[in-house]
Amino acid sequence: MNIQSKNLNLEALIAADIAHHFHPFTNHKTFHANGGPRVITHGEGVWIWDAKGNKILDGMSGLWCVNIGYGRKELAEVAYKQMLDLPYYNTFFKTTTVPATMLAEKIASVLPEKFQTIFFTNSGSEGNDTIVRFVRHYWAVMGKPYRQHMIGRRRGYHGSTWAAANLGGMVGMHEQGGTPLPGFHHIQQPYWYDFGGDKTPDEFGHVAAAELEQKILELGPDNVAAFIGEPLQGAAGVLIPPASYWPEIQRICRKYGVLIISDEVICGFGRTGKWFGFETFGYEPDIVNMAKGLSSGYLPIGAVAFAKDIIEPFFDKGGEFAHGMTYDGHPVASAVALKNIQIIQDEKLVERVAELAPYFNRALASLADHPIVGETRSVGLIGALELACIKAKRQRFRDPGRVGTICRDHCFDAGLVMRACWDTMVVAPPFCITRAEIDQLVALARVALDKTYKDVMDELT
Ligand code: PXG
Repeated sequence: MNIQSKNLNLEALIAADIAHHFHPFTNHKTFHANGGPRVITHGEGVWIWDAKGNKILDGMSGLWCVNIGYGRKELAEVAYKQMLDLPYYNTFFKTTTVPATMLAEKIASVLPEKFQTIFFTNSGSEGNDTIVRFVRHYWAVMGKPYRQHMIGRRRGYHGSTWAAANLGGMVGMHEQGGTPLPGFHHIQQPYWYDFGGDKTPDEFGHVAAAELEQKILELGPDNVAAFIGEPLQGAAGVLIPPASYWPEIQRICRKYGVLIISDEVICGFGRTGKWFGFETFGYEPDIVNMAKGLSSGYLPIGAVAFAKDIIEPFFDKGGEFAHGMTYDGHPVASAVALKNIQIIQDEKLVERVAELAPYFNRALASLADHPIVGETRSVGLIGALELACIKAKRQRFRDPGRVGTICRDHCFDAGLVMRACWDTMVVAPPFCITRAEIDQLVALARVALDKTYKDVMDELT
């Protein structure tokens, strides 16, 4: 919304925000003391503008979601038309709407053949809450009600609702409100840069996966319901697992009959250069959680896909699944998501990500010579830069997150959005980014890194 056209005064808007708006994952004391929010007003392609007229390259696709880029009028038109036709109807009591059913069919068509059944949600968090309720009931229906334990990874992110926060391995979240509950467990994340030591990445992949087997044996194989993982851990800092990791996780899960849940909220719909992250990393999940890229963030919608061999006995013996949200399969959000997937297909955007991937990887790698960059890595159009104090030893700066925050602020000031996950800088630009814009992204990142270096150079030894 354009501030001028609404006759709004920026200072008044910021004052109203400070007075009334409780922001997610925000320390309001420091946020308010530092002047409140930056107001973003519009976007086009990979670019966003703030209310002061600054043009910023959005290296994060909003929050890992605006995959087809900003300003796609077709999505606005579809939403407008659907709102006029039917703004809402539910999918609960033996009814559906045209867009909801067509979207379920479309999602099934881009997934491997064994996924034919789709449950709609409104966010990635709701998808994971849906999955926890489903999986526990599934095992009860299958006559194994003791299979209740769920295993995730440390620093895994699966959302912010109650079950999702339990599945996730974010200590900062667990410190508030009493998660994880009994029954939720977290193993080592496959993060070679921090934990790999002298091992090769592939050796380390086996070591990290072996923790799953240990945990399953500790809990008793008959008590474990499922393992959940992001193909690569996004919010943890784009932790790209070694090639050995996922095949080994799959082998272990199959050995003990543990379900595999692939949380594709970030990776799904092309981010890694294939439709889904499990295709890039070589495993076959039983349940797939999707959100973000499903609608490219134009409207909130999520979906969970279930493999035939678990959904068929569940439908056969499970009776009614006592679960659902008012807006499941919302017709306007569904129509927008359907159009979004159609655009991804028509414009071959998944293929485009795969084509751009080596260029993007080399561009990020060109920053590896920087005095505070310890490693660069990427897959598809998602990547990370590790900020290091002693590069050769992969040694971090003191107080995790401090230098990352400095760097992120310099990025914003330079005209680039990068997200800091502690001291890992991450990027996931829209799929429409051009090679020239990738060059611009890297040039802006270098400006920010140079400024960060000046701020912390005394700490380098
Ligand atoms: N799973 C994964 C893998 C995610 O990345 C969720 C579930 C939850 O989705 P919703 O739609 O409920 O937010 C996510 C969300 C960050 C950040 O700062 C990442 C997410 C959300 C908010 C912030 O990196 N990922």
